[in-house]
Amino acid sequence: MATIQIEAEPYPFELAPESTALLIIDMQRDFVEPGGFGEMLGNDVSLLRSTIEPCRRVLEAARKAGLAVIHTREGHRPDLTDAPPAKLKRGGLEVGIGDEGPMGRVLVRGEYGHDIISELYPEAGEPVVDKPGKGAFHETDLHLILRNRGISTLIVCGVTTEVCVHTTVREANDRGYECLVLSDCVGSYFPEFQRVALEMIKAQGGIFGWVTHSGHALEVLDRIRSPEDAARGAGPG
Ligand code: C5J
Repeated sequence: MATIQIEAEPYPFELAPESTALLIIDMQRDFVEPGGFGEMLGNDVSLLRSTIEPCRRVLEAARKAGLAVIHTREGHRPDLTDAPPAKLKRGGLEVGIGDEGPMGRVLVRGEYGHDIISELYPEAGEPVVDKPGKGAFHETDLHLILRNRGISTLIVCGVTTEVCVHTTVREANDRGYECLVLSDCVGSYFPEFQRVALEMIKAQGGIFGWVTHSGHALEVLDRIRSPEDAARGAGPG
């Protein structure tokens, strides 16, 4: 497999397009949209919304390059039987998981707020992994999907950096995946957590993975020909 390099920290990230997936974590209305659950909890969603445009550009480039694209959503069955009681109780919220919120029942599958924002909406053929926890590998078939597609490398976008992105990258790292996190495509409600969470990933020689700006990833993705383009002898883009 021919590999290519993306400028990254702590050192350049190597990938082979055939074994690389773009993983977009929890870009759901309830976390990202004004008037959703995140905002209802007092968070400034503009800090998360700044990730939408860079995520959209990376998603478009990944699709053109023929990379596997996988989306995740955090949420639960309508009867909440897959929600740990501890998670339901946590925070003692007046309106919490399963309750009627501004965009339907909070973090319940099938509700408007639970779904992915229109800017990044999955296309046919892009798996959507519904996860009951913070990590995308916990009690899901993500590992199976990735193994079946021969994926060993993940480019990671989504929210929130220090919660679902971090948990997923740690889980992926322990399962042997190489993860590149795009700093402007992941967002936190807390600027300090954003900064430190990114530092933690790339510390100690890349203890959980690599970090780079989407610009560096786009420079490389834009040069990859999709398998369909390559078969037709067409150039990228
Ligand atoms: C949180 C997430 N923050 N997607 N979920 O509860 O990070």
